Amino acid sequence: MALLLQTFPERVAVWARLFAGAGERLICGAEQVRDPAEVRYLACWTPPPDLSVYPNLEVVLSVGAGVDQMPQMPPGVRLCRTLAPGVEEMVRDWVVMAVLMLYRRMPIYLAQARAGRWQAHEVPLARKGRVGIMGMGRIGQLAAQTLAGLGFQVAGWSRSGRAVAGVQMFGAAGLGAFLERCDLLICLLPLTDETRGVLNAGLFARLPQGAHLVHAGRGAQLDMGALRAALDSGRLGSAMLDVTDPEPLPADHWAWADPRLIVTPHVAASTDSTEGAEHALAVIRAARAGAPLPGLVDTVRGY
Ligand code: NDP
Ligand code: OXD
Repeated sequence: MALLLQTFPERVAVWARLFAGAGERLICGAEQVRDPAEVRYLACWTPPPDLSVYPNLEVVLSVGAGVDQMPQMPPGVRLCRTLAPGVEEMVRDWVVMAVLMLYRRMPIYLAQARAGRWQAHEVPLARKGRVGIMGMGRIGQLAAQTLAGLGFQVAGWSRSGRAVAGVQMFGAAGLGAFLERCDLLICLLPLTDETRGVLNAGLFARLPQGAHLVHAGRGAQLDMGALRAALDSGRLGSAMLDVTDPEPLPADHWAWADPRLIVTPHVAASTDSTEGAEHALAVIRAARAGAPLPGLVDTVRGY
């Protein structure tokens, strides 16, 4: 039984070496499949349209943390997201960079620099900054820890509102109270039916005037028209986005040229090939042993 990997050549080379070392069979690309019955595991970003060609398929693995790009799994096929500490650390780093850039007025200073203007603005203290993180999973918790270490007052919002050490937590029903205390709002939610469009005009209206938005979840969570209106009204002071809808963002989109916005092209993280392969091997071993699969997605919840 084999894992079929569909990804770019550099990642294939790393997985091939690690799978050979572990004595596991890896098929690199659908065109290399000689007997479809051999494919028990499939690792990819998006799978081929017809999974029924692999009659013994048991597990599909997303090579990223998100699974919103995946179709509904056929009956009996389980879905896992990658568990790679590097992804969490990379997104944490991007989020901390974005928080510091917005809190320390970099959009303003970058615009001034382009105009050759030397002008100081008030310098805010981190410990006076109230940060709020929507989505307190693996990435949210790591970002919270680091931002708290820098002195920010950190709150978190999640479906369950589960306690997180050092963080003021709010559950689903506490959204209003959470937003009221967010000078900087960070979105690290998975994209699901419930979170699609969550960053909208109604939500922005509940933030303190002049709050800042940091978004590294998924583009479809953000209403870009509402963002523009919130920036125009001063409800939002600035924003930094790593994810947009669509991706790539068209070259003539207003967001590229808006000095209050910084857009990066979905580069907060990229799964390290070694960590991704090690996770896939752990999934195979767990499946074979009948143990819980690491990174198993609850397909009803959607993450
Ligand atoms: P996790 O599954 O570990 O955490 C998800 C968090 O979101 C949980 O705290 C969960 O609540 C919360 N949540 C989910 N749905 C809701 C809801 N409807 N209302 C409130 N809270 C909700 O995910 P990760 O931290 O690993 O990743 C989060 C997302 O980050 C990914 O799905 C992906 O979209 C994005 N990402 C972006 C990257 C980039 O490069 N820009 C890279 C990697 C990930 P609870 O704790 O109660 O379950
Ligand atoms: C991911 C991503 O989900 O890169 O891993 O966005």
